[in-house]
Amino acid sequence: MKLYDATYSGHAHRVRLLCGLLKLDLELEPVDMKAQAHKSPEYLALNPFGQVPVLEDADVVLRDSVAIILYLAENYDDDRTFLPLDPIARAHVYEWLATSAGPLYLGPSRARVIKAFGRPGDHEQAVATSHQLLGIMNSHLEARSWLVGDGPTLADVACYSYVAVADEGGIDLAGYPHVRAWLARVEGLDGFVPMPRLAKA
Ligand SMILES: N[C@@H](CCC(=O)N[C@@H](CS)C(=O)NCC(=O)O)C(=O)O
Repeated sequence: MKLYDATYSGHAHRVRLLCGLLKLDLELEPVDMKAQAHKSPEYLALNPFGQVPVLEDADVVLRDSVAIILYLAENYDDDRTFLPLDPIARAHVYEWLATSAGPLYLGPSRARVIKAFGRPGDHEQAVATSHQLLGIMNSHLEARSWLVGDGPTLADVACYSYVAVADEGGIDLAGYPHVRAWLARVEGLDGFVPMPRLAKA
């Protein structure tokens, strides 16, 4: 299995993290985003949106981190730990997958890309979206160890990466103790793969 990857992409990290937890071999194919390799004709043939990550598994080519982790859980997680078979639990996992592509993307992910990568955008708005999300996650995790059920699922995998490096976007996690405890819980899982931190300027 090959992942078109970028070290500091939280979207790509989700896939690396799940592969670590599932003990799956993953060949990493670095995409040189500084050189705009993700906009080359060859890469656009894999993902017309010109975004990282893309997964190649034999003749299956998949774009979008959420689609990729769903595919991996459905095909390679024999115990169905990460995508529960129970339809209600699974629906709650989908809630957090949608959150990862909604407020998490518009909040911590966008705040970081604006602040640390100098991309255009409204940093203040992204910070406000982040604090709304983190408040909701903190309350949700007050009486729970994991976002859904009593063990890690794709919900935790999808939401971990950008929350773990939220400070790089100027977001302080100090006021969210239950979120910090949850991050530590994810970090303690067998097969955990760290989200690389940006070098301090
Ligand atoms: N919905 C996509 C978003 C992926 C995404 O935004 N990737 C960023 C890197 S973290 C990217 O490739 N940005 C380049 C661009 O959008 O031109 C996913 O979940 O994979």
